[in-house]
Amino acid sequence: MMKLLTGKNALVFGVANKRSIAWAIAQAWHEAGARLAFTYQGERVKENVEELAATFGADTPMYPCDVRRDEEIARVFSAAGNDLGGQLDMLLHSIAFAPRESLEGRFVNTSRGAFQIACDVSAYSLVALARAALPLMTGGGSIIALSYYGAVKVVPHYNVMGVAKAALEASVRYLAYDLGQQKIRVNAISAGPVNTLAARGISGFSQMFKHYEEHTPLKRNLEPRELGDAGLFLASDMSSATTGQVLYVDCGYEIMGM
Ligand code: NAD
Ligand code: 0WE
Repeated sequence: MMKLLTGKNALVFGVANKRSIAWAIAQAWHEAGARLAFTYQGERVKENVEELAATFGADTPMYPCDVRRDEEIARVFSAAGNDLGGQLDMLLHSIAFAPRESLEGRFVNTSRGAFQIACDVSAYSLVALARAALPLMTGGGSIIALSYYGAVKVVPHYNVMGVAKAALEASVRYLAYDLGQQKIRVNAISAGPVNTLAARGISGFSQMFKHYEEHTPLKRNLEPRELGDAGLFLASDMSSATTGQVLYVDCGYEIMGM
């Protein structure tokens, strides 16, 4: 039987360890028959990613990439072009960062520098990666970013990350319009809280988990596997008429008014 992503090539940004949302989606893509390549942020996570990527085969391509650096982005796509036979079908953007102090204090105290870093790493990078991917997405493609409800409503302490996610979601829409002519679809998955490295640093995270369990229609939190399934839907031809959307994978939290 033909799998959903047989013959498709993917480049995954944002695996830091086995709990990363990017890893959950990468596994779903791998199981669906895709060929994967990974980037990692720096030496700190290199070993983790090497170990995880090797479970898909010792020859799984891996490239270092700090998305704040244009020359690193250029290098990744030139290497990926060679390693993947010149064709890219899927791009996963699962990256966010804001300086810690900006997620702790009052939003009004956000510094110019923290605002710039949050928007550069968490939102502009999607535009930069999409542009670099274009020459390789010759047969159309699917670009997917990870967002969070703090883009749309106030979540205390999410602060400047909420502003950056609002910019990310708007960028998804503008890219979807712009790249539609090349049959490239661009969507976001807005995930409910998941216990990852990026979340564990946040004070009050376990209370937030409990809050979701009590208040979502499904009365539970999500499994990383469920983000993999949503990522598979958006990557595959099952979603061929869907672009520019934000798909909530949050056990229904977003529909609630109280
Ligand atoms: P994670 O820490 O596993 O992943 C975040 C990734 O961002 C890491 O791999 C890190 O290396 C990368 N990154 C940060 N700065 C970078 C830079 N300058 N260059 C390259 N990479 C950089 O955490 P996660 O929860 O899997 O986060 C992935 C995405 O999911 C983020 O966009 C996050 O906002 C989003 N998200 C997370 C949750 C949650 O509750 N965990 C909920 C909704 C959305
Ligand atoms: O997007 C995120 C978190 C992203 C993130 C996490 C960190 C922690 C370490 C960005 N930058 C940093 N900087 C660090 O120094 N999420 C969706 C998870 C998250 O973070 C929150 C949340 C949720 C949910 C922060 C406050 C309130 C809720």
